[in-house]
Amino acid sequence: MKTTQSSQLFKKSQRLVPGGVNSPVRAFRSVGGTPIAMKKGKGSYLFDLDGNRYLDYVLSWGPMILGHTHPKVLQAIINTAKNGTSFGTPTLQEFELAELVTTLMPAVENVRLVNSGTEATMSAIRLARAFTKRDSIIKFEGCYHGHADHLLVKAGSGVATLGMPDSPGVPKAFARHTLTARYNDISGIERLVKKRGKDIACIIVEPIAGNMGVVPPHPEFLSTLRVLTKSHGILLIFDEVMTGFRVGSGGAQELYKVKPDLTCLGKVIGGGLPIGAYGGRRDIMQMIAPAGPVYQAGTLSGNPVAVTAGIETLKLLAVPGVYDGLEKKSKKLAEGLAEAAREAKIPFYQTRVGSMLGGFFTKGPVTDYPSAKKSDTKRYAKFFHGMLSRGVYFAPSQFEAAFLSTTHSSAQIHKTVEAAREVFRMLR
Ligand code: HOZ
Repeated sequence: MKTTQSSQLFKKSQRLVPGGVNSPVRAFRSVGGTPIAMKKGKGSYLFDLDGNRYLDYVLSWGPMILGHTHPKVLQAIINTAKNGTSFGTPTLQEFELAELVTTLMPAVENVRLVNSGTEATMSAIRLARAFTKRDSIIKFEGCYHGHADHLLVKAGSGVATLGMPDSPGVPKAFARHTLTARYNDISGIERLVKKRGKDIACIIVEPIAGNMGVVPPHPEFLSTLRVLTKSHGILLIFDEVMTGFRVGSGGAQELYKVKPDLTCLGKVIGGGLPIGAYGGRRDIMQMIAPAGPVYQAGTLSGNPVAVTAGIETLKLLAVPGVYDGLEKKSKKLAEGLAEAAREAKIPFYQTRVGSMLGGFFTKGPVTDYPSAKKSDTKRYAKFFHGMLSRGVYFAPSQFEAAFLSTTHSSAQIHKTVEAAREVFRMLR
């Protein structure tokens, strides 16, 4: 496969853009080689600058659940953009999206739109601190909640991918207020809350971890967090940037029947355009300015074009059978990959919730960050390149999720499994 144009572009970009990319994981650092520059997407396919076609399981890191350039989403974006792209005033669209979100996620009684998942988590934590009048927070090792200072502690995603220590530039005084616990470790979090509960404003968690690879919660983990937080006056924040409207119409909170105080959203809610949102209990959300004293603002927040893409996406996802279809296809892919690895006698631990998949090159089980890190990342790199050369694009990192869209067909999944069969054999 010739990727000359991507390579040339990457060489030039590195002179002007740090690392040649606008977000670290894209740089292929942990898998080696040169990032492929994409030119267009259609359905489940991406096309690069050299004209090569790839079956896409990255889906812009999650948002493109309806596939690329869905005709209805595209048309809605065009229609809205013709009337203007941003006014910095209230619009009809933002009310419509707020209605949709609060209906689909009943725990979200009030919602505020922002421009990214990072803004959502950062603002939700400020709010939790103001509401509880406490400074410290708890997050889980390997969970990633965007790149705000106090959240870059034992973080997943790019930080895990590049094997970085906690980021320089974060004052110790900020990081001191971030306590960490092990994902899925119920007695560990119980001990920590017992000891420090009075100082803790919130526990923030990815209800299905997706930034250390995909690690589903143990059945009791989320409900224990709910009970613990309630009894200690701590707010429970679900970071559903990845899982919201992805694992089901009501997100992970509906799936596991646990109601958080605050929810952070991003990715799917923007239908491929930049949006984030945070919301939750009305009494807490009413502390946000101008209703209350907690300041948070944004020039492009709730801009009609991104909001329209979100509305159209959520409407299309509400068509009966959509999530069932995603579930069936994702199951088929997960089972196919696991079987192909078994045949080749490659240790491979498959995880999946709905259309979010993880595959670790270890016997497993993978239940937390230390066990995720046992994965043979060199083997993952070989798997990644083997698949890429066969026209299948998985994330260029062991510690990111694979996603399916409604446009992935059974035939494409079959081809993916056949390609994986060849690649696993090569890895022996
Ligand atoms: N943080 C994103 C995935 N978890 C990666 C974003 C990107 O590199 O585009």
